[in-house]
Amino acid sequence: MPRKIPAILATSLFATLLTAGMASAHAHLETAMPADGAKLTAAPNSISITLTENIEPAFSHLTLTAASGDLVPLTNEKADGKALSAMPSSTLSPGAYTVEWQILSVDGHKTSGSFGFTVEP
Ligand SMILES: [Cu+2]
Repeated sequence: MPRKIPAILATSLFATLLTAGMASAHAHLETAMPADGAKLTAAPNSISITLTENIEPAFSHLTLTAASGDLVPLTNEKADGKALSAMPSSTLSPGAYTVEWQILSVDGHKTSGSFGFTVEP
């Protein structure tokens, strides 16, 4: 029944694509506030990101580092669905900052990344 072969191949291809799609569904950065590369005229009250997948709050964190290399303490870290946010514990002085994010998505995969912004004098 040669006519059936294409259907079987199509089904197999579909299954392969579906599996590949699921495997790559871990959380990537969707949005960042402040935006990567932002030059701010006022210190931000909070740092927030959204991911492309829901995240596990207990294993998802932000860190903020000043240009000097000093860690800036963050408070009030909150994770909700695809969003993660935290507040600098004190007003950021002018300078360049790096935000690093490390998250565990609900599918069990860890992802991480970083972005930067500047608070202008
Ligand atoms: Cu994943």
